[in-house]
Amino acid sequence: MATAFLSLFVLVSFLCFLNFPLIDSFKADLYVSADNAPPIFEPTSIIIAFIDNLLDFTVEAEDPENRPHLTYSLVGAPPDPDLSLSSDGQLTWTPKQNSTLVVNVMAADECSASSTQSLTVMARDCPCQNGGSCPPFALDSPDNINCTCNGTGFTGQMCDVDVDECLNSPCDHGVCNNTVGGFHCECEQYYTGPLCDQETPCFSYRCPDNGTCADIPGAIQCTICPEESSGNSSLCVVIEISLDPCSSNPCYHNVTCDVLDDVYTCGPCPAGMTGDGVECVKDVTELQGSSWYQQPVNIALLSVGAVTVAAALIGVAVWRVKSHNATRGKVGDLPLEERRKSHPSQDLHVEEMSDQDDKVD
Ligand SMILES: [Ca+2]
Ligand SMILES: [Ca+2]
Repeated sequence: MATAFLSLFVLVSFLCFLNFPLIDSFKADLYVSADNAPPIFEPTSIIIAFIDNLLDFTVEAEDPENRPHLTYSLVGAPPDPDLSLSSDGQLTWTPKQNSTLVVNVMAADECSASSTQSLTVMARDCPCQNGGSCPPFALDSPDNINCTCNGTGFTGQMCDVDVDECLNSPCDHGVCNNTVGGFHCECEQYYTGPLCDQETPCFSYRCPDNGTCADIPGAIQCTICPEESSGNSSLCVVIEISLDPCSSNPCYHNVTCDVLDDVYTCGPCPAGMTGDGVECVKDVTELQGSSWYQQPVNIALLSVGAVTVAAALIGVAVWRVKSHNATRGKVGDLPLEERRKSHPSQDLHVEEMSDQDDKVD
């Protein structure tokens, strides 16, 4: 009796392993009799999905017999047209409004032993603040999450705490002021840019007669005061010097800059790039492969050539083997005694040739 049961168990395991559709019901019948238990779902609390965010939740069950290939499916029609469940248990949904769904999920092992579980999925607003983003799901409560705050200027569980960027001293030549959601650099004289890391034209320009330099848009202003002016600004002379429009290097790296009617124009982009000369990007056709061996037509021709050469080499090899065998047939078909009689002087030579051929083979 024990042997019969063992044999049945082995047979059923083999059939289940095959997972052949035509014998599914047969497998189920057999395995029920062999005590196959259905999968057991992991306990799951309420699943929170966030409105306009993709819910991505993995439904998990375990089989008491540790069968590794469990299949998941929805029982009946999906409760929302946008909700779906893959056969490996990925539950996805992008809710559009506050709502609560009950999702009936079935898990089955290879032998069709199955169980079902009702999951409650609630759609709620994403509680993350200041542009932070929500995770693919939360459990129990919408607040039971850590928001992703990258690039928002905020931190904390809900991205509700301002980051003090000044702690990292971001201003190269200036004083940092922390603001809510950002920071501001007050630059030293003759430095500019968000991080005060760029020199203004006055940084390197020396006004005549020790005049003081001031940066103004498109030009610099020199205020030259005679030594005896002693603070009397009416004696000072202010001159304005237009800047070379190309002095700020407005064109792409290594692209020529020309001035026409006080306006700069950039030359063509470097070879292999396209753009207006200010911005240049890699040419798409270059990226797709402009070399002759990368073109589809040439690839096809190369492939045909390679096949032809390979076929020719195989043909030569077959011809050599055949001609070699024919030679061996002529000499080796004679019995040894006959060969000794008919060619006593060549006997030894023939044997040596034959041996050498064998070695070559
Ligand atoms: Ca099972
Ligand atoms: Ca800040």
